[in-house]
Amino acid sequence: MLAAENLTLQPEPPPGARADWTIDQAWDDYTEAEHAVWDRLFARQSALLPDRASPRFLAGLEVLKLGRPGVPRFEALSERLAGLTGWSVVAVPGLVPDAVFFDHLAQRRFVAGRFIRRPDQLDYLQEPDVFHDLFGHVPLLADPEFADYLQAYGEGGLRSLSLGALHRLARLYWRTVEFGLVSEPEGLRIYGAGILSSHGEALYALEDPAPARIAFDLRRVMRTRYRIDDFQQVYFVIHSFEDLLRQTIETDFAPLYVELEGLPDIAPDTLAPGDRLVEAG
Ligand code: HBI
Ligand code: FE
Repeated sequence: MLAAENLTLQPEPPPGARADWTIDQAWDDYTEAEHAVWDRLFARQSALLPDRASPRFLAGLEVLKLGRPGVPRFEALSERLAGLTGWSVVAVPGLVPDAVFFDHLAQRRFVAGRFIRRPDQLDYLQEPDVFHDLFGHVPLLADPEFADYLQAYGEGGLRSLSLGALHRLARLYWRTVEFGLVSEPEGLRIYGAGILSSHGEALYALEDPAPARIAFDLRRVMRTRYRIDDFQQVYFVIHSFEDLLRQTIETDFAPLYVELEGLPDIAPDTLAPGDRLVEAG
């Protein structure tokens, strides 16, 4: 549970938002032009991702019927998720405070931006919009293992706040949920939402010779800074979702945070001793 004293340190929700920062999706207020932006982005990414995305992501995309025309209705999506993994999707105005974000995840609620990018921003924007949040994140919430991972992440996030180690968990989130790769029998596949929702980075992460792809290591990830304004220079490759879940649920993070405090950070774009490179393709 979220401690009340944490909440009082957080900024207030903006006017019109509830105490937990949620708002109505107000689906009827989307314009035809906004639905058309969703359709364009959806068509482009779904043509690109077979053979590039994790099979579990592709299965989720299918079972949740995200490819119906127009911005999906959060209510309908939540009903389908409820029957599969017990998750739901709630609308928020934009970025929400960390404690609020983690508290929603811990209760199996995924917060999604209501707004959609403008037609001139198809390739890049920094704030998470409804396309990034729904297309990138929600399909894997239909997967029981990943669904458990994200809830555990929310619970761990709340604990990290009380231990002064939010940055460690933020790094873990970034290198898995947002920019993770997974090694499948057929080759490397994408499961990170930041890559899945980006045309350019989906190609770059798998096929460009520039970035390093190294085996996931929890300590290494939590020591590594990240940048939010460019494609990643290093991607971490998990063996399987089972493995990621085991490593995160079986680890006692409190002593790990103490241990890591004595070690220097690793820059976003360098290799470190002990890194195991994973071959692309
Ligand atoms: N808010 N809407 C939204 N989406 C996020 O992904 C998000 C957030 N607030 C905080 C947050 N993420 C971070 O705490 C984590 O990425 C670590
Ligand atoms: Fe995201």
